[in-house]
Amino acid sequence: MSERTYPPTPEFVRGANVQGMDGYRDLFNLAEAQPEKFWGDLAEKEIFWFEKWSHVFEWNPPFVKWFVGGKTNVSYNCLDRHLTTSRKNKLAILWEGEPGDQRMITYQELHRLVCRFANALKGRGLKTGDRAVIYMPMVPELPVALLACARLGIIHSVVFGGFSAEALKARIQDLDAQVVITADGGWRRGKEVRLKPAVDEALIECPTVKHVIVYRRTGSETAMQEGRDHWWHTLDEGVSEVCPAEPLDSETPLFVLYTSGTTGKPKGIVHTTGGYILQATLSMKWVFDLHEEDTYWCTADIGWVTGHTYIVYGPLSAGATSVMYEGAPDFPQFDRFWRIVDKYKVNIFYTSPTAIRAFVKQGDQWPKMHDLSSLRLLGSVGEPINPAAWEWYHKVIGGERCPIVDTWWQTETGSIMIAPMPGAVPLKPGSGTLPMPGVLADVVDLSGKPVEVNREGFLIMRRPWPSMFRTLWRDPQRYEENYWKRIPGNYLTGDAARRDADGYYWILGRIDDVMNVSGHRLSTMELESALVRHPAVAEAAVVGKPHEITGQAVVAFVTLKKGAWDHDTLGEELRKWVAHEIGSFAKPEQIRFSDTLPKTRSGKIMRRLLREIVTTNSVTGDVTTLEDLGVLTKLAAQHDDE
Ligand code: 7RM
Repeated sequence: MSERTYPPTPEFVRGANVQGMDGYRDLFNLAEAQPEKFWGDLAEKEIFWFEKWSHVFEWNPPFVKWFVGGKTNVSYNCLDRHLTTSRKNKLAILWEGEPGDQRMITYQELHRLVCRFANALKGRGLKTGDRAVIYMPMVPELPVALLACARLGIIHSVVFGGFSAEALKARIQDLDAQVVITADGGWRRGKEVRLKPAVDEALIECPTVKHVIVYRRTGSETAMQEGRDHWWHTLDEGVSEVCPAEPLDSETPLFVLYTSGTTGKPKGIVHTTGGYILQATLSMKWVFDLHEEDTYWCTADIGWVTGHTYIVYGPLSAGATSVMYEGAPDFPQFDRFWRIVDKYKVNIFYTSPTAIRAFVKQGDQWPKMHDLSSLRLLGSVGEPINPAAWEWYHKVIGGERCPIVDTWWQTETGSIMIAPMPGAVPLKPGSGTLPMPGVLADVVDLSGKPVEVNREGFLIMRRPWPSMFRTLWRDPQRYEENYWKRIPGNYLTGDAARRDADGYYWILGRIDDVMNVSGHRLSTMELESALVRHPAVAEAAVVGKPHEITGQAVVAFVTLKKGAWDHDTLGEELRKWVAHEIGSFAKPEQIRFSDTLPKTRSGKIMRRLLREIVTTNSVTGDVTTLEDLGVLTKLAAQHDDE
């Protein structure tokens, strides 16, 4: 733990949306004492409602409703309401493609694009409650697709472009989606990443999909299936620019986003309308200290929750100007991000510890090539940031002038839960600091009792909050069991944490079999199920190994069925197999072949021991429940041969 603290500078405090610890405490205390008043007043002030709600929330643990009976529309809040203000010709999106092409889109223009596309969706017969799966590169039409769905109450589910056809198929099937919105491809490191062929492959077994809409990005040859597939530009031609936003009930599902859990099957996290847009909007002002004149950039992909809340919904609802970038940080060379910061004079920059560690490794010469003096606030998300990377970010990128907001949250929480308000809370490198107003976090033992200062425990939330997920798609039982049963009535985050003497939260990592590779959530079970689907594999056990850049790397222990297998070629084949089954970002770094896996007498694989082997190459932990001790020496010895 780093001992140094960084209080906000007087200049920063003076201009901040929330000023000083008193400013933070007043909000926090009011939210704690009078949640209905606190959230009710904010919802009225920050959000447009077609019809006001009858009560602020209804909590029937573990199910909650926010702004009950209220009618609103997320797309209206992100677009229409700005058009009668000085924001109408303000830039909403400053987009840069990887090849260097640019588009500058004002709020008015974005509204036009969204209305036209929403009318195109209507023209295909799509309506409130239908499901659209979106599989696109980082082009402006991706936010346009989300906002058009939101406008009509069509539930969208974005599948990250790095997922394979198999993973895409599973999501389309789980949702019984009616439409897939995609593109011919996108650009990544100078190469085309094809998307439409993966859609075609997935759709062989997806009878519910009646329409595929294809945006032309790369212009490469694309097969179109008559009657099913439509080019975006053809549907868009001559369509009306008038499409009123539907007044939707506050609890209308907005999107489903799949995320890894402890089993092999990803969970469909369901977010709804009113509560989600309220907290997305507020966190822009509280955590990113957004001001009217700021240029803001979140480097995430819209395929992950960070992109949903902090590229699309939060910034647009708050009326921000956002930079959006299509490609890789190292293309054509490692200064691309800093070139963009310099070119558009970015003020607020939000990225991941993985990216920061990669930049540290490449050296200071890349950021030094550019003027980064426009930056005034930096952010981090996805995994714990190690103090050394924090210090580098602060010094080399932030010029020792910019606060860093380390933001802890999850797909399930919808918006930032634990993070400093930068004009109020002194920073400690490596800590997310304090919970947001209205977030009643705690660190507890198995009986739900708070643990002592600096002791490790389970991170939980004691109260519902507006942007929390409402359920798992078509699986309320798993929702209840997974998150609410262990410590009854409280939300179990799945993270371990400790709280220091100042009440600051330090996140220690997952308590379940969920890994975090480059800030992407992956489950051991999901990877293991993928591996055993391969004809050569009898059994697989997957663990995370600490990795200098990505936080964790995937190591797979594999036992084979009888046969003459060539380990060298099979190892590579299995890595490719995982890329095929899940996506290339999930490829194991290592495949280790073994005759047996360490198991308990009841047959459970002891991943804890495998984790120790890959980390320290020895086992010192408790092995009394292990069936066959010889397994361990074999596994460790095998590594020495490598
Ligand atoms: C936003 C996002 C959630 C998991 C979460 C943590 C880890 C995220 C931080 C963090 C330490 C942070 N959603 N995590 N942010 N750990 N400090 N600032 O990442 O659903 O994909 O992942 O990520 O373990 O439970 S997510």
